[in-house]
Amino acid sequence: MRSGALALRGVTFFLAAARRYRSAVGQANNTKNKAKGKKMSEKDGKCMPKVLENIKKGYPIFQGIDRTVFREVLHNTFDIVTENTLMERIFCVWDKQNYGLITVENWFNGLSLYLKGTISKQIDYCFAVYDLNADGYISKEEMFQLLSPPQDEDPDESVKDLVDIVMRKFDKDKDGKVSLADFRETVEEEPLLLEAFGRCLPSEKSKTTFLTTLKS
Ligand SMILES: [Ca+2]
Ligand SMILES: [Ca+2]
Repeated sequence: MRSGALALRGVTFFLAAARRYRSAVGQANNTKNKAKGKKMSEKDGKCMPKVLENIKKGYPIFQGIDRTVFREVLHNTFDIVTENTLMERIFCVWDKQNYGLITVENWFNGLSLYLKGTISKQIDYCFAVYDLNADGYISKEEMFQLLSPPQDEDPDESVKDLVDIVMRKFDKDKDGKVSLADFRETVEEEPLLLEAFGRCLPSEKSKTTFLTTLKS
């Protein structure tokens, strides 16, 4: 199949996901309006301020995939099962313009990285996901958060030891934090460390299955 046809099937998949989102929003609003017997007020809309904010800015927000559907797609299609902090970061990295929704353009960029991204692009992506506050470094605190088991607010000694070991491994210039250059150098030496701080790329098996589905 030519890449144009493949891209078209990719759009179909995207639109199906976006439709599920629109119909979910529609149903929620209908239920709410019926219950109150009046039009949706400004106050009702406060349950989704980001969406409202984007409507006001005139963004084409309804052509998109929201967090819930995105998580579902990542789980079901790409075998990415991860905890909330990491899932939220993955969403933010895909949602470059911070619309609060994955637009068709975001979808293509993300999909192209997932299915045929170079190692260099994958390094940029994983680093962006792990840099939780997007300040350009993975700090020791961020490592604690990424490497601690969920709900463990006070990392025990074993996590602290692990963070020390991992920091020594990645921090090439010894300034106490991991820059993109540190991260790149380490992963180029040992590619298995690409997802050292959590799953954020699809499994090989899921990539093959997804491509087969698109082509069928
Ligand atoms: Ca950071
Ligand atoms: Ca460093």
